[in-house]
Amino acid sequence: MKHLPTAVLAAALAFPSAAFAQAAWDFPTPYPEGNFHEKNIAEFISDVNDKAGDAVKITLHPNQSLIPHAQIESSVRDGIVPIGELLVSRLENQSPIFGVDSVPFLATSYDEAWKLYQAQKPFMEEALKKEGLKLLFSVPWPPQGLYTKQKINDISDLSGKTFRAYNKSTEELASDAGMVPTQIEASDIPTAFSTGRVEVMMTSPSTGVDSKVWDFLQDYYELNAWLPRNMVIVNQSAFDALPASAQKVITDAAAAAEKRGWDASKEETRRTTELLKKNGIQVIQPSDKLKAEFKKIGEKMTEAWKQSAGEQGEKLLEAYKK
Ligand code: PCA
Repeated sequence: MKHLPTAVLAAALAFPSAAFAQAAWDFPTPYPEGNFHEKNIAEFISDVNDKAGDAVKITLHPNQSLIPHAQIESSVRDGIVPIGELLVSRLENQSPIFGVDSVPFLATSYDEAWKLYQAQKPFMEEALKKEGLKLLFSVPWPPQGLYTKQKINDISDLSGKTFRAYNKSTEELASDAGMVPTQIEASDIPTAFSTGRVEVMMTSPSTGVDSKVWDFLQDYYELNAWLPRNMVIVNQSAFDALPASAQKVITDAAAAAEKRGWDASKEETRRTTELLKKNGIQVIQPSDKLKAEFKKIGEKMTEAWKQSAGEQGEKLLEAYKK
């Protein structure tokens, strides 16, 4: 140390532990800046940055600008970034526990989605803990409906069509309905439709508006089939390295963001359904036949999910139905 300039030496003595240096946290997310999830996260970040003093400063990187969606979880796990957002059900391949919010027609309203989340949460937290990850908060998308270019009376009208999928469940659903699924990120939807790669999708009115679907399709069927959620996760070691006061700022801000996010999601359902109509999309109630056919696929997928999730899945569903 004796060759170090005095100023550097003084700084080293004043900050003996790296834990108390300011942490600069990059926060990658998959969805566009104007989306309600990202606005909610931006508010979470300014809440933390305002209250955590010099302990931590978080910077938002939306819309896969820093890390692609498929790598956000592993990047947080490996400490490449300390915090990130992703669609919960993208981890379905690691454990079926993460996929329960995307089983069609299991939870179709906000009240049911909240109950399902409460039943799923302890299992999610346990699975995340094994990866060195901590759940901060989780917020649902508006209910999922069917977007098409032509009128659909029953499921046979979908047969052979190309389908944009965003997780394993949507892929299965499409195959069960006789369609041909391809995984496409939300940000790539407009290109995928306008170049003819896909012609049908199921997603929220929110992603419909983000994608300006009126540029390339006509109809939206309000199936209200499930409410998939996003989650914000943090690397446990990065979290533990912060002073206790900053940790509390983060968990308090997360609790507030979760509450705010659920309220915003409900409002987003109304707002974006109106915006679809205003921009010329026909918002249609599906025929009883179409609904019944999709419900039947949902029942089959619920059974398949139960099989794959075993004892944990049984316990989760028991807690949900209580
Ligand atoms: N939007 C995201 C996930 C669910 C949703 O409503 C998407 O379409 O990728």
